[in-house]
Amino acid sequence: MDEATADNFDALKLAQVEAPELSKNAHKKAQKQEKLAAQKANKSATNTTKEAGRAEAKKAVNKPSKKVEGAALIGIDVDKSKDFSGWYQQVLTKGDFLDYYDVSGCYILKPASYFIWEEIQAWFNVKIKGIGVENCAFPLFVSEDVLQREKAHIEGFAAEVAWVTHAGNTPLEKKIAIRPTSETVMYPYYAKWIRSHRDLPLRLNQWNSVVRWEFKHPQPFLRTREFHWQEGHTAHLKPETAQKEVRQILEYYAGVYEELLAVPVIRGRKTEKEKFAGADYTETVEGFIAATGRGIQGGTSHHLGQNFSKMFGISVEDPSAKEGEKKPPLNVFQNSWGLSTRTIGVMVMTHSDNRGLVVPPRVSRKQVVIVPVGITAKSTDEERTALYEEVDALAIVLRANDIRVETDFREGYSPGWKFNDWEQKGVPLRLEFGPKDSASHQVTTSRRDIQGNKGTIAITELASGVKNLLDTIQNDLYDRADTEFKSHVKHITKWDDFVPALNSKNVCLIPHCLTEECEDQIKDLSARKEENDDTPQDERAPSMGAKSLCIPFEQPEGLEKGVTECCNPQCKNKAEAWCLFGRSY
Ligand code: 87F
Repeated sequence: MDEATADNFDALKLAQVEAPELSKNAHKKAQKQEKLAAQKANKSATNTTKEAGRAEAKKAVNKPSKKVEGAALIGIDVDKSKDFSGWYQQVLTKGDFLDYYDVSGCYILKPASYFIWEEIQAWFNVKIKGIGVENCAFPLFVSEDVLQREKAHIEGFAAEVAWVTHAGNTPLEKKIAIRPTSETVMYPYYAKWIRSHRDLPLRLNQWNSVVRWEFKHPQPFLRTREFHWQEGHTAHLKPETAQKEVRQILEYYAGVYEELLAVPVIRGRKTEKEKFAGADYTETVEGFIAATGRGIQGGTSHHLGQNFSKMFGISVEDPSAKEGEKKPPLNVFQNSWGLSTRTIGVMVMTHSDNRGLVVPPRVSRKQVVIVPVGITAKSTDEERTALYEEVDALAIVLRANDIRVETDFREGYSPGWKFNDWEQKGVPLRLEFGPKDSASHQVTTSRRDIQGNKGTIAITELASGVKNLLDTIQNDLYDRADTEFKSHVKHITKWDDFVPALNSKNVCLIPHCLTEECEDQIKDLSARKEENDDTPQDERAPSMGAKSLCIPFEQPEGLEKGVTECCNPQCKNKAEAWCLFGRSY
């Protein structure tokens, strides 16, 4: 008997033993009462959460003064530069990426945004499998004992752990945690499975979702209570091979942003204050949201050293021991690394505009939409059918060349309405095809990423022309974002320039001593504090204090270690490195 069947069998036995204690009628009555109570509880929970969900969605919407002038009724009617969070919410919902849910902080990823996640998965899977990582699935639940066993690890995060306490109305004997990350779930099994150095390296990855019950203001994709990610956990015999992998994974993360999402990132190391507490060191890719001037952590790759292997007893016999020689066991060297659907939020914030989503061609579910045009009330059925057949033929050619294409034959909508609709959804390239195009053996092109830029492609060169144009769009999106990011990284050496630079939506590279106390001071000094201001800090975006984002691997010239002063005027230390600071998500 397998385990599941055995469990069912036990449950059945239990029910048989327990049932006779109640008369048939009493049993029925109890069941009915239980059902009613459950319905009632459910209803009130749904009502509260529904209101919360609605309130959350509403909060960000339409403040009249911030509307886009002349916006079409169906379109985005909030200006990206005036009400960023209202704009973000509308772009996502009207662009069909996401819907709100009646549990606050949870969202539905609709097919168009989930497609992007699948593209990231496909690309990243090829990379990690290429270096010997294998995918697997561990359970969603963690027993209290196991979670608490490594108190040091959970400390500081404990308030965010969500617990299952009941099955129906029956309290569980021991509450069970929902994984906020899988160290405590996986590492006891690493200890069990790794017996000899021949079992190393062990490299496992999970594509899963985790739950962190945050109380800070939620934001779709950026900060959600459940989020989808991959978490990689590897174990090595030698620190060098582990450390090489940390950097390799970081490069893959940069690749996801730069190659797929057309979003530039800065690669670097976290300071001691900002690293994952369980790690020897943390490497990171940092992005930038130009509209708000805030930095955003894009993905982190940690070298855990022997910290967890000591806690969990993950060790092997020393392979250098001679026969019969007794050497103490070696604790393995570990890494962990994670990248989440936050990637999609950063992409949307970077490229999208007041007309809606702008999706880079490489990850867009629909890369090209063909809209038939020039059919009027005067056109005959034959003319319409002939044009539609030509449009179908164009689509067949593109599909045969692996281009994701959609034809829009919807009746009752004008071409102009359809143009807006596809623009809102972010389709990178629109092809218009009418009787005039047909006569001149061409299609008319319109790029989503730049307005008022129509061109033509000869039908004889359709596939190559479209491919080239999609590549150009992808590259131009990256280049524009890169120019924008670079122009907002300010090299600052005088403290007096620091806060004004932050206030002008920049992030700042400063000479820094890299001590925690100094970082705390900088955060304090750069926060614009108003007396009696009760607003949560992250909703007072421009007044929030600056944190260190990373110590970029690429260090500018002009800093002499141990000679140059730390930029913080209250700090007596000398600078260790240029460190990137900014207000951040
Ligand atoms: C929240 C609750 C409980 C972050 C938490 O970065 C525990 C944690 O351990 C927690 N929030 N973390 C750190 C996660 C570290 C690490 N885990 C694997 C990663 C990448 C993937």
